[in-house]
Amino acid sequence: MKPLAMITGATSGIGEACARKFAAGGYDLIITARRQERLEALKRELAGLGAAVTTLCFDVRDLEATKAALAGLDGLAIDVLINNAGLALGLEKEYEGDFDDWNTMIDTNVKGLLTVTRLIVPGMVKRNSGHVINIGSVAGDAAYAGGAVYCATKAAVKTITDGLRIDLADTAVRVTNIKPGLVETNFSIVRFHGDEQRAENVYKGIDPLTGADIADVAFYAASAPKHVQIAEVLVLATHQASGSVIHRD
Ligand code: NDP
Ligand code: 8X3
Repeated sequence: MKPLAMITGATSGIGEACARKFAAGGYDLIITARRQERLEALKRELAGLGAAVTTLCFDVRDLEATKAALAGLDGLAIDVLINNAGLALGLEKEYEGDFDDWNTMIDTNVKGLLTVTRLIVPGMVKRNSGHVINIGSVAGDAAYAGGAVYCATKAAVKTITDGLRIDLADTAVRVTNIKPGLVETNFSIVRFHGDEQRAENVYKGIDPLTGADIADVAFYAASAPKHVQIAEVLVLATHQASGSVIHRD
């Protein structure tokens, strides 16, 4: 039987690239997000790679919807969970930030990730087998201008990941935090509420990472020998040195 990976936020960017990488690497998949038609399109594409794909359409901020969607997975042994669904909204100074933006980031990046983890990991513990890969960020290492709340959510992902690893140390379940720097996806378009020009400027003068670069790291972590736990990986573009130090041509 093929191994099974579940990827949240698979309709775009890093999650979509992970779906392609894991399907090509011999996994069957459960792909989730809020946009059903994109999930279905990806499912059709991945079928071409021989992957059996289940799509689940739900908002990770909605506890009851998430519970209901995942309840349908009864009996499916998930080998790898990639908690990827997430976003940044806005780049205002902390004292001028938008309350709705803050709530959406915290509810998605922190509470949504926790909800999915809480619902999937007990099955892994029961089987004494599995791997949770959380998509954190370099933003979780230190705050940058205008990024306080987003950075705080990714700092929370680091702490939540570390805590889970501690709580699973007596099991064979592995836990990884991947912390990307600048990755060119829909991330900045979402952050700037659809302002494509402003989003494009984020990646000007630097050769940014791609979703596929991060998928390679996730697949490497999942493919490591069972006694090897890739606990944390910081992945930066060559001309990025930290969340706020970026050299541009
Ligand atoms: P994208 O905007 O391209 O993809 C985000 C994905 O998350 C989409 O598939 C979206 O699907 C899903 N998503 C967002 N909100 C929800 C929700 N409430 N419920 C379910 N799914 C949701 O961005 P990226 O691929 O760049 O981002 C993926 C992750 O990587 C995020 O956690 C982000 O913080 C992190 N990251 C990104 C970096 C970057 O520079 N791009 C760097 C470091 C980390 P849909 O809209 O269909 O629900
Ligand atoms: C996304 C990377 O530096 O734009 O987490 O915050 S950054």
